[in-house]
Amino acid sequence: MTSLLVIIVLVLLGIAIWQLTKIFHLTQIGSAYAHDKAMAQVANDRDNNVNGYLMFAFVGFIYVFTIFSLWKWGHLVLGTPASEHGPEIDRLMAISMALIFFVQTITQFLLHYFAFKYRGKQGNVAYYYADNDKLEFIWTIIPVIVLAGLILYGLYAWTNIMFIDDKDENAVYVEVYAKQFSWEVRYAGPDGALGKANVRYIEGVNTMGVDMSDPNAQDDVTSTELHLPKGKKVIFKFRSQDVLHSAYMPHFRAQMNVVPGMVTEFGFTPTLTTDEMRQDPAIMKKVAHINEIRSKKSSELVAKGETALEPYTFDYLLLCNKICGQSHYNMQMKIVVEDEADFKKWLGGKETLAAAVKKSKETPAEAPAGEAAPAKPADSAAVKTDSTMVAQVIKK
Ligand SMILES: [Cu+2]
Repeated sequence: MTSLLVIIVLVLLGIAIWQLTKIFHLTQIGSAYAHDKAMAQVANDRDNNVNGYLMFAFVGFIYVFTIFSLWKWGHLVLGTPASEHGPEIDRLMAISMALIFFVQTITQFLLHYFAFKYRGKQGNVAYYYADNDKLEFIWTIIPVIVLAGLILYGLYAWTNIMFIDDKDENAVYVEVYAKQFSWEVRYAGPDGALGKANVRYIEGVNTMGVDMSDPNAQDDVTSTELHLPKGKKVIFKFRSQDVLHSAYMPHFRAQMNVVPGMVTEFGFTPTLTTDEMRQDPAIMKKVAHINEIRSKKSSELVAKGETALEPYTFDYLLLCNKICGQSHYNMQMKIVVEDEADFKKWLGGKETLAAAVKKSKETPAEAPAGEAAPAKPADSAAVKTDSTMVAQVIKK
């Protein structure tokens, strides 16, 4: 990779030097030798014709390549949305893309056609044309109206999607915690309120730094797999332990930056369970294709005496979408969407964080007595930015 970059840099450097010497020759027009040389470089009618037709060829290439791309890679788009607001985002995207496609097809054609029509001719002098108010008005007002409509529609969709009712008692509250290079989640438990947390409380099994003295934290449940109930509003609170991450759930058309020192939020309602999504024709096709590649690879591996690859099954994923360090590419977590009853059963079967912390403290090897209580933050001013815990710390 590095050698390829070095070669590219050397080639570009060569082109730059070549261009510089050409400019130098053109500036030496005074001498007879340089004059002849410079005149040979001035385009004649044949050159102008070639360039004019090349313009046509280029616009043709753009059209053909666009159609080819749609045919070849069109299936790589996100597919069926699995959240309530998903179709709204897809519609906005489709309208924007259709408009861009329509405008670019016409403007690219006009641009290249005029470059051909008004190509240079020897002895031709450019026609001086000052301005045309009517034309300028038309090509200003049309984009203004179209863009204003698009922006207003976008803002309307955005405020609808981003509206979060923090008092919603029917919603499931989940904290998504990012760190280099993994995710953890915390459920609010039956009280529907997440306990406060701060990086200074991280200790042993309390890997998310939950303040165990907060009454709201007593029923909180942590997990390394994100389970969501179908048809229920889920409100996410995002926190980061170290650097900037971005929680990306492409199937649900959801993405939110995860910023150290603050809590960001997003909410959506899943509409398709994992099992239902596995029955989606596009997903089934994709999975079949992946398994075809895998089985080929497996037979190669078996021939070499190695173990075969397991067949792939579809799962929703939470991915990190901010380059956050060396293993960023592998920072992901499985998402399981299930019916509410199954979700409740799963959550109910999990041990609360409070119980896990208590258990770990009873084992003397892990946490010697006296060191169990998390240290009080020395500088509470520095903690103020972390809104999940401020009140609790300052009160102490
Ligand atoms: Cu990350």
